[in-house]
Amino acid sequence: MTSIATTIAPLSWSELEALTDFQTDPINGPTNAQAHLRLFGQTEADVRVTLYRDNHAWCPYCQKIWLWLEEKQIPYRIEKVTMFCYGEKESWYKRKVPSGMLPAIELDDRIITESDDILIALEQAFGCLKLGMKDPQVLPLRHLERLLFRVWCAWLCRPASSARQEQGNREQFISVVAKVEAALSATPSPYFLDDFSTVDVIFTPYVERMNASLYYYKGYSLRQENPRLSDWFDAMESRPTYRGTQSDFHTHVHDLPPQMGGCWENGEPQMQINKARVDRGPWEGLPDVTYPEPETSRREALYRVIKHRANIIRVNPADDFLMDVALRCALTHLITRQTCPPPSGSDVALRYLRDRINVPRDMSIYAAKRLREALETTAALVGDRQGSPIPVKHRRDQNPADFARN
Ligand SMILES: N[C@@H](CCC(=O)N[C@@H](CS)C(=O)NCC(=O)O)C(=O)O
Repeated sequence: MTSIATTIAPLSWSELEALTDFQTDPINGPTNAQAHLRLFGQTEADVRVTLYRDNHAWCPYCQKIWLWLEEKQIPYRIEKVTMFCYGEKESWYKRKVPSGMLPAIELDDRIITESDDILIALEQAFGCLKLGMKDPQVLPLRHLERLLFRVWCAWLCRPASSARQEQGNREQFISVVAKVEAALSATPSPYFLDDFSTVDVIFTPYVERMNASLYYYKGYSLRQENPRLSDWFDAMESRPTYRGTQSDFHTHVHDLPPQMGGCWENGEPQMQINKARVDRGPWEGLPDVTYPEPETSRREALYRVIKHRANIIRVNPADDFLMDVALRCALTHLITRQTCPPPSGSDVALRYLRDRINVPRDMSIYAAKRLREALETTAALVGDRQGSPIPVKHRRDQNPADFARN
């Protein structure tokens, strides 16, 4: 028996719009990367803090402050600033913080920089997140986090001169991970202390980036190979605050090289498999997230793309008309799950976008997985050409200035 594949013509923008009712409240709803103001049910008159953070919601030190404010439910404003490798730093920010470094906060008209100093100032103003930064239980764990950071950099960000050195760097990293496993085992809770605390906030940004980068560049799964860390990730993912700041493997592995001065692949078979999976899918089931997928993920992706469609089409290297049709095909497939063949020659354009979805800046982790999958499946109907390579020395292909215009 022959089966006839059913295909569908691309829906119009207004037809697509009618298929998503995704709406959230950025100000009082769950943690999200799009908000410029967070009130947690309080009023604007209660706001004492402005957080200056990067446009991409990528900076790890900013994530630390962001999570802390969200966990403590402190009302705050958010001002987004361009990081050097994405574009030009805003002059208003350089007048406030001449180094241009992020994060910074303004607390009752006082500018504070350096994420640890920021947390200490916030603790003085609003109280600790369980324990304070200088508590004798917290200090050794802060040192352990910095040690883990250093051995991660030594393995990932410097080219090994021999297989022996590569192995040595790996063993050094794993020996510090064993200390982290021991620290997590010291209490019955999945967190570092008896309950969630500032220590978990401090570990989160880089452990998330280690999980992504070592999977992709070294074929090593931090989350899957270490039971206590695995439990810790699961516990973190039970928190809406963490879910709102959480990124995916694809975003991290391509944002890290310009920030870290390079990330070095070890070329091993497992690494090659992992790399292909992160870059080309399937994205479902990667160990970057394990909580159950919300039933809104496809509608969220559709809503976010529709909202920014004019800029998405304009920055795409392909002809605007071609990309408009191809994008509607991918979105039609995303939401109806039916096959929607795009115009010939649009494979490159669709994969260009597939490679530039940024989590959590653009959408949540599951919405991004669904969108990457829809773009890839639709592109594969007309060809196997990849989009232009993602730069490794800068990310000006993601310059926020291109998205500020309408
Ligand atoms: N020690 C600082 C480090 C902050 C830092 O390195 N920030 C980076 C971003 S992750 C930065 O602002 N770089 C300037 C830029 O990229 O524009 C802290 O803890 O706050």
